[in-house]
Amino acid sequence: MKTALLLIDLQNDFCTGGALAVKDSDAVIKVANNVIARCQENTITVIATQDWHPANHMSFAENSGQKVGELGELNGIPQIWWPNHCIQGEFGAEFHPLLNQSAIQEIFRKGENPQIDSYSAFFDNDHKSKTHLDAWLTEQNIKRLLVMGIATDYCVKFTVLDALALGYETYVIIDGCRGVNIQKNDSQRAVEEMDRKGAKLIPQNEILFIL
Ligand code: VGL
Ligand code: ZN
Repeated sequence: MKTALLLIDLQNDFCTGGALAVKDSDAVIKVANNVIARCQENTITVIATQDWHPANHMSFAENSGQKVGELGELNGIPQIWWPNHCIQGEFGAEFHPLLNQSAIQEIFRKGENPQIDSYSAFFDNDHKSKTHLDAWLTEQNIKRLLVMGIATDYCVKFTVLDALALGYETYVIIDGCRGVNIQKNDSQRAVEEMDRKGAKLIPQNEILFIL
């Protein structure tokens, strides 16, 4: 079965020193580079997402006149207000400098519509508009995904749940994910939900068994 490694949002703003940094992001980049090397040895496709917001994105607390980290509503959809992050063309939106970017065969950007947030790599948060990821994977005959990256409790979780719903056999490389954890157990709960909905959780040192 054809497989792809899907790297979620390994961008400066989600890493140490960034606007929306998760803890221990350096470990995520290391895992990514390791897993990328294993994928290259086994001719597994490597693709990546980028959170890619215009400066006027309404998920930014500043643009909506709200407080960072609080829960509100944007155009009728629950919305956590974020600090400005991953602004198109800025340093914070670039991939982490230590990531082996040369391995990435295709990039999928999300969050470009200022009126709606987009955690999943497949759909906007209202599930109405779709990125070209699903069509691209279908075109490549890819039916299995290995997912890892940032943030466990947002983009990783919603990407994995959509992948499962779309029928992909979906693995989560568990030590390659880190979360925001507005509530301290958010990432743990996200992992439990992905598990419950059918994702297969594996540590990086076991991926060779499935490649
Ligand atoms: C993300 C919050 C806001 C993510 C993106 O990549 O998980 N989280 N935008
Ligand atoms: Zn974002």
